[in-house]
Amino acid sequence: MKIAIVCYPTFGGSGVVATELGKALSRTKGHEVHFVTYSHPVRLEELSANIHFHEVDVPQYALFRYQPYELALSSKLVEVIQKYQIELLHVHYAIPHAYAAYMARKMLEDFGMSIPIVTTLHGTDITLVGKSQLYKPAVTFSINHSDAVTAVSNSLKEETFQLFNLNQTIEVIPNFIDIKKGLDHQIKCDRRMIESDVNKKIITHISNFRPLKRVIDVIKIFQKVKEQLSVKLLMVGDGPDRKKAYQYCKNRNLLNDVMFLGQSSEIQRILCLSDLFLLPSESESFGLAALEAMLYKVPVVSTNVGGLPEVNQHEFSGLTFPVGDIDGMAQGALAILSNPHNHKTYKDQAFENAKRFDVTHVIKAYEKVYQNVLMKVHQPA
Ligand code: GMT
Repeated sequence: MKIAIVCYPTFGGSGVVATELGKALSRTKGHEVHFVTYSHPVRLEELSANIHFHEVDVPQYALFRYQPYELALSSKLVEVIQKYQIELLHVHYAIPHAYAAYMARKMLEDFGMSIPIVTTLHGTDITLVGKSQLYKPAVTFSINHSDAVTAVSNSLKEETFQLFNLNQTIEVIPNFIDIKKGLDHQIKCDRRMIESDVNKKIITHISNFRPLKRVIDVIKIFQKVKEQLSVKLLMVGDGPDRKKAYQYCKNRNLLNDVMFLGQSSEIQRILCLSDLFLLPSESESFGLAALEAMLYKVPVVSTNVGGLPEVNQHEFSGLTFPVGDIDGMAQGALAILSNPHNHKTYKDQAFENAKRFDVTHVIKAYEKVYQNVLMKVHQPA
């Protein structure tokens, strides 16, 4: 199958999922995958005969206060779909991708082509940005006019139906990991790179440091754990609240034990040496970072909002608490970390839980969706 994938190329979860999906579709199933976005996706290290990248260029033009990315994207899609005879368009994150996909499909109709659109909803495209009245009519329209819609969790599916007036079905296909990566003993997992004291426990947080990630809660939880246990905190990623978090640590003399690592392409090497993962978000449709932690046997202490309980099984892969329950999350972290037997059990269970989300199941589910829409679009009227 020839598939075009539209996504954000940055470190965000939706871009990671889209890129890993495209790679797996091409590597394991021989599909030809074309990524169409504004820069090279961060996780797309392998270009091969079956994987292509097409850059959407939006030149600055003085007349425009806002550069029209959707227009450039839909025009690029028309060009790529015609040139490479693409059979299906899979867009990740509704805004503005599903809208640009619809425009591309309409333009292609003039050339006698029908291109089916699969839209995958990821989270804030619905729960934060999408529900705003500024975008709601366009998001509703693009979801209703997609040929198939998927959501990454049951919670996101339910929320989408609550927030939008839809005449559409939504299939849940969860995010995924490649379980083989967790079994790869070749990863250079050097704890001393981060900490020379072997008894010090390493707690990790990875996110885009947006307000909804509550990064100050991460530090407060860490402070409480540190009162009773020797611990270090790794803050990985970048975003609007990073400076605030750094300043918070600096003002409290915490910087000896809190490391800000910025955006990293070495997530594997960071997670494999971590003892616990913290994700105290106030909203999370899935929590891909938590699932990636479990792949490397890292138990997760998180909130219980949105899709997180579907990913982090309470008292199995980790523990879940209400948003803002800093004391509860600190006590939970201590309960896991201070007892070696407990810690080992949680580590093993975290990995066991990750197996449910192996890429092999997910690829099959997406292929089924693709086959269904192709049949639907090409069947005689
Ligand atoms: O909102 C973000 O944090 C970014 C967004 C994205 O586009 O990367 O993340 C959303 O999609 C991820 C991949 O499906 C999910 O794992 C995240 O839970 C989701 N974020 C939120 O719902 C806040």
